[in-house]
Amino acid sequence: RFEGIQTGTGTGVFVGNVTIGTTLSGSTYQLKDAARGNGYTTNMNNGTSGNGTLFTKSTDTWGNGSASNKESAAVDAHFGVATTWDYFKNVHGRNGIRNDGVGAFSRVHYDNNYVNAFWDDSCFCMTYGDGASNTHPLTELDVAGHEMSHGVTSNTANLNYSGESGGLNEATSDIFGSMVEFYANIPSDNPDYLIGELIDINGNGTPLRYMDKPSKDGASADYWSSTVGNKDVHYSSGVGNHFFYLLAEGGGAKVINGVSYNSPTYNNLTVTGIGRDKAAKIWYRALSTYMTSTTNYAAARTATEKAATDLYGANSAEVIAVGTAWAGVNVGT
Ligand code: ASN
Ligand code: ZN
Ligand code: CA
Repeated sequence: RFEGIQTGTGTGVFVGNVTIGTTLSGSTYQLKDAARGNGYTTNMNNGTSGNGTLFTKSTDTWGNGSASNKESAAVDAHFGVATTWDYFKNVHGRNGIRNDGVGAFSRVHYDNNYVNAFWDDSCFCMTYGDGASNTHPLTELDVAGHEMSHGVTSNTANLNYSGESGGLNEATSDIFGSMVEFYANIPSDNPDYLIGELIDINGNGTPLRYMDKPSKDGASADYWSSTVGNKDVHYSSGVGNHFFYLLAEGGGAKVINGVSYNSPTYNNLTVTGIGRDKAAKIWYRALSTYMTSTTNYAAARTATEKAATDLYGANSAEVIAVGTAWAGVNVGT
């Protein structure tokens, strides 16, 4: 064996058995992904300050799938960052969050009974709590993709985190978090348009959010209205999430990978999907080329129509589908 880039094996709480990128330093393996910008994962050990301790060990086999093993959530987080890195690189040609080849790091086991995960621009890092009773870590793949995508948004459109632009910021993270889940396509985390369906954040088995019909969470908006920007950004995001679902999959009842959806449309408009790959290309180009910090839903429609025009041509079926999907969530007609 040689120092430097290694491929280890891990068993996460949610990802199951996976290979992960590690580093060998002397005779010690580190949870540091030398092949992806040296993104690494640290143990906060239930503390809240500092950047934690890098996970290291004498063998390159990590975690056992149980949340009580401190390495298991670390495997999830580490795999989530690697998969999000691969997704942005291979699908969108983006080399890391800042497009500079530098990996972000993840802090797991933050605080006690902490039921959240977050991205922080100032540390260029993600942080995960262990959830209720410290036994339900928030380290699911779509959550990792969601948090890391906040970093991508900060380094592109930089959508202000309030009002309609804040809803678009949150929707961007739900959209790419879900696309990362589809990209990984692993058996233990069936890809879907639900956010956080494995972490049991509500304690009753329901997901955190639903992209096909956002109001199923009891608070998110299905359609644009003039007051939608007054909602919490995690609820005004519903308009953007619902648009994306409709653009990708179309309205009405549908079963995708064994999951049933029933997506309503404004005024019962008929919306036909163009597929998630094209929809994601359009959203990424809009985010990275046309959206700005103050983009609202009306401007997001213009941005995505321009992006679709660049990618698929003026008056293409894709451009028309973008307009129809926005009309389906009451953004323009
Ligand atoms: N998990 C939340 C998010 O990514 C944390 C927050 O509200 N800032 O949006
Ligand atoms: Zn978020
Ligand atoms: Ca999901």
